[in-house]
Amino acid sequence: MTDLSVVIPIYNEGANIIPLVKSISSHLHSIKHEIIFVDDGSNDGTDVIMNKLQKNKKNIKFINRGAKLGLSSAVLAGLAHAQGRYVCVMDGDLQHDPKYIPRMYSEVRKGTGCIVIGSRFIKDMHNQQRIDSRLGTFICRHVIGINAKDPLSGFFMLERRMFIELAPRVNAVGYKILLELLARGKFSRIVEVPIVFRMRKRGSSKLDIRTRLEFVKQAGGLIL
Ligand SMILES: Nc1nc2c(ncn2[C@@H]2O[C@H](COP(=O)(O)OP(=O)(O)O)[C@@H](O)[C@H]2O)c(=O)[nH]1
Ligand SMILES: [Mg+2]
Repeated sequence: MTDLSVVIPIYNEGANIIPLVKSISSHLHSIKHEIIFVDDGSNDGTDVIMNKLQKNKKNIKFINRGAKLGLSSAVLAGLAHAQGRYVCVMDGDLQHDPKYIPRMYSEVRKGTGCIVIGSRFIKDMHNQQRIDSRLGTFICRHVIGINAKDPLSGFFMLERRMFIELAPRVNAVGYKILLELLARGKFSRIVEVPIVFRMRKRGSSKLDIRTRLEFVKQAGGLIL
């Protein structure tokens, strides 16, 4: 039985995949885990890297959807292939450090109905906030009424059973799936583990004007 499924949406993250897998493996050596990469037709040789990697590591799954269908739906596609009791979602660009996963895992196991967030905005963490991210977080907290400091984080963990239950009600078009889960789910505990959100060293951000507009639409849908 797999304890934890780590679902990682990727798009042109070829240079980040091997260091990320190495880091996850070293930090999760005592947790029975699988890693599920969900690619949207990257054109940077990601498929070649993944095929090689899968030959050596049996706990890696690779789903290639062939076309850029978006981040939230990529996460849901990964969830559909997950077998772990718990699911962790994280970015594939090394901005989320796998060293936080064991702490998140120990929190999520403390009781049922819990969601754990790798949170950038806990006091004293000194993460720089982009202005759009600051504004988005403000809207989530004060307009939609979400009771979490970082509802737009892409790093979180919950029971797979709960995630599957919520999945049909989640807006798969959006960029920020955690916000949907927090808005629609009834969690008995929301735990925020402070993280340092690292700078991206390789590859580039995919957050463009279209995804920003999608967020406005998504947030609007949650207010109404
Ligand atoms: N499969 C898939 N992954 C995506 C898509 N857009 C972004 N990603 C991945 O989602 C993660 C976060 O995206 P990123 O562009 O770094 O967002 P930022 O950190 O907010 O700038 C990275 O691993 C990206 O490669 C997409 O449309 N499909
Ligand atoms: Mg990033």
